[in-house]
Amino acid sequence: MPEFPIAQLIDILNKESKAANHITGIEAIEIYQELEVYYRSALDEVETKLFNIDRELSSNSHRGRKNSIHQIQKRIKRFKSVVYKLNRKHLNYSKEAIIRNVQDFAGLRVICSYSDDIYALIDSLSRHPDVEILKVKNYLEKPKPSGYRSVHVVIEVPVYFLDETKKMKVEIQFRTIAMDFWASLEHSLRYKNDLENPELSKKLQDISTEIDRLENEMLHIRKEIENLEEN
Ligand code: 0O2
Repeated sequence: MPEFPIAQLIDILNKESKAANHITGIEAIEIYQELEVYYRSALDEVETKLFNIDRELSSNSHRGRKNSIHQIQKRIKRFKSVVYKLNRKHLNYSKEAIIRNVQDFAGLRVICSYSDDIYALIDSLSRHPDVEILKVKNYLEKPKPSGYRSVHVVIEVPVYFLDETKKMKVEIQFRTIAMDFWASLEHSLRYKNDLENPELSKKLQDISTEIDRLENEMLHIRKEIENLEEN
Protein backbone atom coordinates (compact mmCIF):
# COMPACT_ATOMS: atom_id res chain seq x y z
CA MET A 1 0.00 0.00 0.00
CA PRO A 2 1.46 3.39 -0.93
CA GLU A 3 2.78 5.61 1.83
CA PHE A 4 3.88 9.21 1.34
CA PRO A 5 6.41 11.07 3.51
CA ILE A 6 4.38 13.58 5.48
CA ALA A 7 7.09 16.26 5.26
CA GLN A 8 6.82 16.20 1.46
CA LEU A 9 3.06 16.76 1.62
CA ILE A 10 3.46 19.57 4.13
CA ASP A 11 5.95 21.21 1.73
CA ILE A 12 3.46 20.87 -1.10
CA LEU A 13 0.69 22.43 1.01
CA ASN A 14 3.05 25.22 2.03
CA LYS A 15 3.95 25.65 -1.64
CA GLU A 16 7.60 25.03 -0.83
CA SER A 17 8.09 21.87 -2.85
CA LYS A 18 9.72 21.16 -6.20
CA ALA A 19 7.48 20.48 -9.19
CA ALA A 20 8.71 16.86 -9.17
CA ASN A 21 6.96 16.31 -5.84
CA HIS A 22 3.59 17.24 -7.23
CA ILE A 23 2.93 13.72 -8.45
CA THR A 24 3.03 12.72 -4.74
CA GLY A 25 0.42 15.37 -4.05
CA ILE A 26 -1.85 14.11 -6.81
CA GLU A 27 -1.58 10.48 -5.67
CA ALA A 28 -2.27 11.52 -2.08
CA ILE A 29 -5.38 13.41 -3.15
CA GLU A 30 -6.59 10.35 -5.09
CA ILE A 31 -6.43 8.31 -1.87
CA TYR A 32 -8.33 11.06 -0.07
CA GLN A 33 -11.03 11.11 -2.77
CA GLU A 34 -11.42 7.34 -2.65
CA LEU A 35 -11.92 7.43 1.13
CA GLU A 36 -14.29 10.38 0.85
CA VAL A 37 -16.80 8.29 -1.15
CA TYR A 38 -17.07 5.73 1.67
CA TYR A 39 -17.06 8.21 4.51
CA ARG A 40 -19.87 10.25 2.93
CA SER A 41 -22.06 7.14 3.06
CA ALA A 42 -21.06 6.58 6.69
CA LEU A 43 -22.13 10.13 7.52
CA ASP A 44 -25.52 9.58 5.89
CA GLU A 45 -25.97 6.30 7.74
CA VAL A 46 -25.33 7.87 11.14
CA GLU A 47 -27.40 10.94 10.34
CA THR A 48 -30.35 8.68 9.53
CA LYS A 49 -29.97 6.93 12.89
CA LEU A 50 -30.05 10.27 14.69
CA PHE A 51 -33.06 11.50 12.67
CA ASN A 52 -34.92 8.29 13.53
CA ILE A 53 -34.25 8.70 17.25
CA ASP A 54 -35.32 12.35 17.13
CA ARG A 55 -38.48 11.58 15.14
CA GLU A 56 -39.57 8.98 17.68
CA LEU A 57 -38.84 11.29 20.61
CA SER A 58 -40.88 14.05 18.97
CA SER A 59 -43.85 11.81 18.12
CA ASN A 60 -47.03 12.02 20.16
CA SER A 61 -46.81 8.34 21.04
CA HIS A 62 -43.60 8.92 22.94
CA ARG A 63 -43.31 10.83 26.18
CA GLY A 64 -39.75 11.90 25.41
CA ARG A 65 -38.35 15.36 24.91
CA LYS A 66 -39.44 17.03 21.70
CA ASN A 67 -36.85 18.92 19.64
CA SER A 68 -33.89 17.28 21.31
CA ILE A 69 -31.95 17.84 18.12
CA HIS A 70 -31.92 21.43 16.99
CA GLN A 71 -29.68 20.86 13.96
CA ILE A 72 -27.28 18.36 12.42
CA GLN A 73 -24.25 19.43 10.41
CA LYS A 74 -21.90 17.05 8.67
CA ARG A 75 -18.55 17.43 7.05
CA ILE A 76 -15.66 15.48 5.58
CA LYS A 77 -12.33 16.66 6.98
CA ARG A 78 -10.46 18.72 4.41
CA PHE A 79 -7.39 17.19 2.72
CA LYS A 80 -5.19 19.85 4.26
CA SER A 81 -6.51 19.15 7.78
CA VAL A 82 -5.96 15.40 7.30
CA VAL A 83 -2.32 16.00 6.35
CA TYR A 84 -1.76 18.39 9.26
CA LYS A 85 -3.34 15.94 11.70
CA LEU A 86 -1.08 13.08 10.55
CA ASN A 87 1.88 15.43 10.82
CA ARG A 88 0.90 16.34 14.41
CA LYS A 89 0.84 12.62 15.19
CA HIS A 90 4.25 12.12 13.47
CA LEU A 91 2.76 9.72 10.93
CA ASN A 92 3.28 9.39 7.20
CA TYR A 93 0.32 9.65 4.84
CA SER A 94 -1.33 6.41 3.74
CA LYS A 95 -4.84 5.04 3.47
CA GLU A 96 -4.24 2.83 6.51
CA ALA A 97 -2.80 5.67 8.58
CA ILE A 98 -5.86 7.82 7.83
CA ILE A 99 -8.37 5.06 8.61
CA ARG A 100 -6.65 4.21 11.90
CA ASN A 101 -5.62 7.64 13.14
CA VAL A 102 -7.89 10.28 11.65
CA GLN A 103 -11.03 9.25 13.44
CA ASP A 104 -12.78 12.49 12.60
CA PHE A 105 -12.35 12.09 8.83
CA ALA A 106 -16.16 11.95 8.79
CA GLY A 107 -17.70 14.26 11.35
CA LEU A 108 -21.23 15.09 12.43
CA ARG A 109 -22.08 17.95 14.71
CA VAL A 110 -25.34 17.43 16.55
CA ILE A 111 -26.66 20.61 18.09
CA CYS A 112 -29.07 19.84 20.88
CA SER A 113 -31.42 22.05 22.86
CA TYR A 114 -30.21 21.10 26.37
CA SER A 115 -27.26 19.21 27.84
CA ASP A 116 -29.46 16.31 29.04
CA ASP A 117 -30.54 15.77 25.42
CA ILE A 118 -26.89 15.02 24.61
CA TYR A 119 -26.73 12.17 27.11
CA ALA A 120 -30.13 10.80 26.02
CA LEU A 121 -28.97 10.65 22.39
CA ILE A 122 -25.63 9.02 23.25
CA ASP A 123 -27.44 6.50 25.43
CA SER A 124 -29.87 5.65 22.65
CA LEU A 125 -27.11 5.33 20.03
CA SER A 126 -25.09 3.08 22.33
CA ARG A 127 -28.03 0.67 22.48
CA HIS A 128 -28.13 0.22 18.69
CA PRO A 129 -26.74 -3.29 18.22
CA ASP A 130 -24.71 -2.28 15.16
CA VAL A 131 -23.10 0.74 16.81
CA GLU A 132 -19.84 0.39 18.65
CA ILE A 133 -18.75 3.33 20.80
CA LEU A 134 -14.98 3.53 20.44
CA LYS A 135 -14.15 6.74 22.27
CA VAL A 136 -15.88 9.41 24.35
CA LYS A 137 -14.25 12.74 25.16
CA ASN A 138 -16.45 14.55 27.61
CA TYR A 139 -15.58 18.24 27.53
CA LEU A 140 -18.78 18.99 29.48
CA GLU A 141 -17.49 17.28 32.58
CA LYS A 142 -14.03 18.67 31.97
CA PRO A 143 -14.06 21.68 29.63
CA LYS A 144 -10.92 22.45 27.64
CA PRO A 145 -8.71 25.24 29.06
CA SER A 146 -10.06 27.47 26.28
CA GLY A 147 -13.58 27.08 27.68
CA TYR A 148 -14.65 24.68 24.91
CA ARG A 149 -17.55 22.45 25.97
CA SER A 150 -18.91 19.54 23.97
CA VAL A 151 -19.01 15.74 23.98
CA HIS A 152 -17.05 14.02 21.21
CA VAL A 153 -17.97 10.42 20.50
CA VAL A 154 -16.24 8.19 17.95
CA ILE A 155 -18.44 5.35 16.80
CA GLU A 156 -18.03 2.51 14.35
CA VAL A 157 -20.95 1.43 12.18
CA PRO A 158 -21.33 -1.09 9.37
CA VAL A 159 -22.04 0.49 6.00
CA TYR A 160 -23.32 -1.68 3.15
CA PHE A 161 -21.67 -1.04 -0.22
CA LEU A 162 -21.82 -2.72 -3.63
CA ASP A 163 -19.82 -5.83 -2.81
CA GLU A 164 -18.93 -5.55 0.84
CA THR A 165 -19.81 -4.25 4.24
CA LYS A 166 -17.27 -1.89 5.75
CA LYS A 167 -17.01 -0.91 9.38
CA MET A 168 -16.60 2.85 9.30
CA LYS A 169 -15.59 5.30 12.01
CA VAL A 170 -17.49 8.53 12.44
CA GLU A 171 -16.94 11.26 15.02
CA ILE A 172 -20.00 12.95 16.47
CA GLN A 173 -19.61 16.24 18.30
CA PHE A 174 -22.61 16.83 20.54
CA ARG A 175 -23.15 20.42 21.61
CA THR A 176 -26.04 22.48 22.89
CA ILE A 177 -27.20 25.58 21.03
CA ALA A 178 -25.46 27.71 23.67
CA MET A 179 -22.19 25.78 23.46
CA ASP A 180 -22.31 25.94 19.68
CA PHE A 181 -22.79 29.70 19.81
CA TRP A 182 -19.63 30.05 21.88
CA ALA A 183 -17.57 27.46 19.95
CA SER A 184 -18.44 28.79 16.50
CA LEU A 185 -17.53 32.36 17.35
CA GLU A 186 -14.45 31.40 19.35
CA HIS A 187 -13.27 29.14 16.53
CA SER A 188 -13.38 31.98 14.04
CA LEU A 189 -11.77 34.37 16.51
CA ARG A 190 -8.98 32.23 17.78
CA TYR A 191 -8.79 28.47 17.50
CA LYS A 192 -6.88 28.17 14.25
CA ASN A 193 -4.79 31.29 14.79
CA ASP A 194 -1.89 31.13 17.14
CA LEU A 195 -3.22 34.10 19.00
CA GLU A 196 -1.63 34.04 22.42
CA ASN A 197 -3.28 36.81 24.32
CA PRO A 198 -3.92 35.87 27.97
CA GLU A 199 -6.34 38.73 28.51
CA LEU A 200 -8.55 37.83 25.56
CA SER A 201 -8.27 34.11 26.39
CA LYS A 202 -9.49 34.82 29.91
CA LYS A 203 -12.43 36.83 28.54
CA LEU A 204 -13.41 33.95 26.26
CA GLN A 205 -13.22 31.50 29.19
CA ASP A 206 -15.37 33.80 31.33
CA ILE A 207 -17.98 34.05 28.58
CA SER A 208 -18.03 30.25 28.33
CA THR A 209 -18.63 30.00 32.10
CA GLU A 210 -21.38 32.59 31.89
CA ILE A 211 -23.03 30.76 28.99
CA ASP A 212 -22.90 27.56 31.04
CA ARG A 213 -24.63 29.32 33.93
CA LEU A 214 -27.38 30.73 31.71
CA GLU A 215 -27.87 27.38 30.05
CA ASN A 216 -28.31 25.66 33.41
CA GLU A 217 -30.90 28.25 34.39
CA MET A 218 -32.83 27.53 31.19
CA LEU A 219 -32.64 23.81 31.94
CA HIS A 220 -33.94 24.46 35.44
CA ILE A 221 -36.89 26.46 34.09
CA ARG A 222 -37.67 23.69 31.58
CA LYS A 223 -37.71 21.11 34.38
CA GLU A 224 -40.00 23.28 36.52
CA ILE A 225 -42.43 23.61 33.61
CA GLU A 226 -42.33 19.84 33.06
CA ASN A 227 -43.13 19.31 36.75
CA LEU A 228 -46.08 21.72 36.53
CA GLU A 229 -47.41 19.86 33.48
CA GLU A 230 -47.17 16.53 35.29
CA ASN A 231 -49.13 17.74 38.33
P1 0O2 B 1 -11.81 20.38 11.71
O1 0O2 B 1 -11.43 19.28 10.85
O2 0O2 B 1 -11.58 21.72 11.08
O3 0O2 B 1 -13.19 20.23 12.29
P2 0O2 B 1 -7.86 13.25 18.28
O4 0O2 B 1 -8.83 13.14 17.12
O5 0O2 B 1 -8.49 12.72 19.55
O6 0O2 B 1 -6.55 12.63 17.98
P3 0O2 B 1 -8.22 16.13 18.13
O7 0O2 B 1 -9.04 16.00 16.88
O8 0O2 B 1 -7.17 17.21 18.10
O9 0O2 B 1 -7.50 14.77 18.52
O10 0O2 B 1 -9.19 16.27 19.34
P4 0O2 B 1 -10.14 17.36 19.94
O11 0O2 B 1 -9.39 18.57 20.39
O12 0O2 B 1 -10.91 16.60 20.95
O13 0O2 B 1 -11.13 17.76 18.77
C1 0O2 B 1 -10.81 18.70 17.79
C2 0O2 B 1 -12.08 19.39 17.32
O14 0O2 B 1 -12.85 19.83 18.44
C3 0O2 B 1 -11.77 20.64 16.53
O15 0O2 B 1 -11.74 20.31 15.18
C4 0O2 B 1 -12.92 21.58 16.87
O16 0O2 B 1 -14.05 21.28 16.07
C5 0O2 B 1 -13.24 21.18 18.30
N1 0O2 B 1 -12.46 21.95 19.30
C6 0O2 B 1 -11.53 21.44 20.14
N2 0O2 B 1 -11.05 22.39 20.94
C7 0O2 B 1 -11.69 23.53 20.63
C8 0O2 B 1 -11.63 24.88 21.13
O17 0O2 B 1 -10.88 25.23 22.04
N3 0O2 B 1 -12.46 25.78 20.54
C9 0O2 B 1 -13.31 25.45 19.53
N4 0O2 B 1 -14.08 26.41 19.03
N5 0O2 B 1 -13.38 24.20 19.02
C10 0O2 B 1 -12.59 23.26 19.57
P5 0O2 B 1 -10.71 21.05 14.24
O18 0O2 B 1 -9.32 20.85 14.73
O19 0O2 B 1 -11.14 22.47 14.11
O20 0O2 B 1 -10.80 20.27 12.92
